[in-house]
Amino acid sequence: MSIVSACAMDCGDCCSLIVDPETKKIKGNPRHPFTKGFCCRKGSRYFERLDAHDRIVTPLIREDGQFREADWDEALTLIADKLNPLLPTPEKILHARGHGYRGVIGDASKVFFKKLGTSALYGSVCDNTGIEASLRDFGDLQHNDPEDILNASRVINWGRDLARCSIHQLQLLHKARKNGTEVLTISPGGDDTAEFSDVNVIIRPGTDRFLAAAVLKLYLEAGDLNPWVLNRCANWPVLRGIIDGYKLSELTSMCEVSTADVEMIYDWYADTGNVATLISWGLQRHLYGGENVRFINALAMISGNIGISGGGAYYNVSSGRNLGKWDHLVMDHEPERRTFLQQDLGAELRRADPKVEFIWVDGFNIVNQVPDCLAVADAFRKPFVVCVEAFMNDTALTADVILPPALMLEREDAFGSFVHNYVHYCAKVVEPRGQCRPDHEVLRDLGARLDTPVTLPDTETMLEESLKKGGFSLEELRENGFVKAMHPYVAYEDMQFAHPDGLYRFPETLTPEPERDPDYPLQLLTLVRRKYLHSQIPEDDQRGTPTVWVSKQNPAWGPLNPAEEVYLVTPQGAMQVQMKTIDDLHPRAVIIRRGGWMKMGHNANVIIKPMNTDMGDGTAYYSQVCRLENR
Ligand SMILES: Nc1nc2c(c(=O)[nH]1)N[C@H]1C(S)=C(S)[C@@H](COP(=O)(O)OP(=O)(O)OC[C@H]3O[C@@H](n4cnc5c(=O)[nH]c(N)nc54)[C@H](O)[C@@H]3O)O[C@H]1N2
Ligand SMILES: Nc1nc2c(c(=O)[nH]1)N[C@H]1C(S)=C(S)[C@@H](COP(=O)(O)OP(=O)(O)OC[C@H]3O[C@@H](n4cnc5c(=O)[nH]c(N)nc54)[C@H](O)[C@@H]3O)O[C@H]1N2
Ligand SMILES: [Mo]
Repeated sequence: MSIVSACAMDCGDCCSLIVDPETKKIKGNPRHPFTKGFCCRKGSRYFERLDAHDRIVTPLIREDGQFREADWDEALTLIADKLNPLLPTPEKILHARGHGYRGVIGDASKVFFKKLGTSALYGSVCDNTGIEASLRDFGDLQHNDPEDILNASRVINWGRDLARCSIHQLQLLHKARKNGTEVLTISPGGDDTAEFSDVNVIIRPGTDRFLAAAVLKLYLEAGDLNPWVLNRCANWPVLRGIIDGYKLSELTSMCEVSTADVEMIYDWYADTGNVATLISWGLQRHLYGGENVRFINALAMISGNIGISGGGAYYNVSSGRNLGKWDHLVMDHEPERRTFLQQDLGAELRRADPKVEFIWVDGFNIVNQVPDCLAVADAFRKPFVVCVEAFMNDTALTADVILPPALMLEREDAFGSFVHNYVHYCAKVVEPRGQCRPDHEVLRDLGARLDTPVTLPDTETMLEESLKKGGFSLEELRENGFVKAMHPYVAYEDMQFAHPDGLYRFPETLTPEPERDPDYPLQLLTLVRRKYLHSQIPEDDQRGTPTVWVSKQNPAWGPLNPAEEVYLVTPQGAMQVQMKTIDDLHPRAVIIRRGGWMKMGHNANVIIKPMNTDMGDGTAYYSQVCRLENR
């Protein structure tokens, strides 16, 4: 018998799944308008993860440096003994929650530790730079319905490698192309965007704002500005002044795109027909990622493509926008909390006063996924660390106690997508393996053992309370597996923006890239893998030396002998790699696929320096400079 469930992994496609618990077959739900009957291999092979031979299925306690098995009672008693003396000074407790699992029941750990008033993380390792940029422009976070891309005459894709990060948006693009839509992709290259693009333009990583500004300059020179659009903007003269202050050749040299290509992109935007703009998450993982997004939005706006069908600028929407919170059932006020910047957690914990003495990590391979992760591993040595984790990854290895969670399909939840408008019910399909238990159940058990007990509502109440916001019935959601939330098909159709005056805002600065460092002339891009989500990679697939890809035009390619040991070197350190070439990659870019583990020698975050982006406390992973050398 097949059961409708949903994929809880951190991906905007957020598929509705049909799962057969007996045959362990998983496929995309054919009844779901966005999933359309197919899903990626991460979803369809999820039983490989549930049944993995190296999955942790009993609580583990560290003793004399080794992990030994324990039962829940022993593990939770030990944890409560450590936690209880710290409850009067909750800032000495840190809760670190990542992107590993989603859902309104999944929020239990956030509410639990907020109730205790513990320290928490701020900052973003994911999409917040682009979100903040979009909020500054539009006033809120909306885009056209994803299906509206079918109405575009042309799509300008700023960097999305859809074959990897979103196969359902890719399928929509394929369909649009069959109907005559043309696609132009701008990226540093070395990706698979050529398979769905009519034209590819290679850009120097991190510099999209200059390319967008160059195209805007051509609009100015052509005198081709729509007065109605300008009327809906608060600060056009400021942006105009910035663009007037640059020569076209200055802008093109900063993004390393030829004038002919800038003219072509101008034509793509300016010709008759509607143009949809896609904005990748990749281009905001740079020092000026926020400005990059804002200048691209500005171009979509000035070209008259905001507020129309077949146009629009797609960054993302909030996956939580259709679901309410249930925190108020547990607490009546927001406590003051000490916070630490997650992407610089090693240094933050070193500086912390008072010291953190207890850390609870769930759904976060934080010792792997944040920059300078060796510093995080170091900082985790002293405090008592509890890690709710299914695999012996870099974070689990630092723990004093590891608690095994029930994973997706072993427990129920509900969540939305950051790309489409459906809310999904993720049904429990199989029993949790071994002694694994859902995170909320573990917290319930722990909450009862605390000197000041924490009581969580039952899961039925969590779900019902959250669904109230969208007016959905839990019964219908369970029955159908998904419900659609209603949002305008075209965002900002009336050109009313969410700022108090209803007007759009342009960026008011255009910041130069830092000078290239002659000792580290290359730029390291740690991009997603097709087969896996972030660090959720089986150890068997991380054997040997990790690969980096460079262009044959890369200045390192000629002088280096790839047959000898090659090292990827940054001011933070070095790691051994094997070097391969790939066509059409920017000559100064080095690609490594992200998420590899430190313990396997595959983790580039060891040599990435913590750097903030210009907005939204995001992480500028891709501004990491590097070089390659034989040793
Ligand atoms: N298979 C798979 N899918 C995933 C994930 C995964 O781990 N694996 N993770 C999910 C999550 S949480 C997220 S946030 C998304 C991430 O999805 P993406 O942000 O799409 O992933 P990235 O690989 O970081 O970057 C995408 C592309 O941005 C381009 N890029 C980088 N810098 C620049 C630039 O300066 N300018 C331009 N124009 N392009 C640039 C790169 O060439 C890269 O191909 O994917 C989600 N989907
Ligand atoms: N160098 C570099 N690093 C990056 C990025 C980059 O561009 N470059 N981008 C980053 C991005 S976009 C993101 S979103 C982050 C992602 O970073 P993380 O949030 O750490 O994501 P994962 O690596 O998927 O790790 C999630 C963990 O949650 C566990 N998990 C799964 N389900 C459950 C559950 O139900 N309960 C519990 N307790 N645990 C569960 C999984 O086993 C997994 O180990 O990484 C960032 N790291
Ligand atoms: Mo992400």
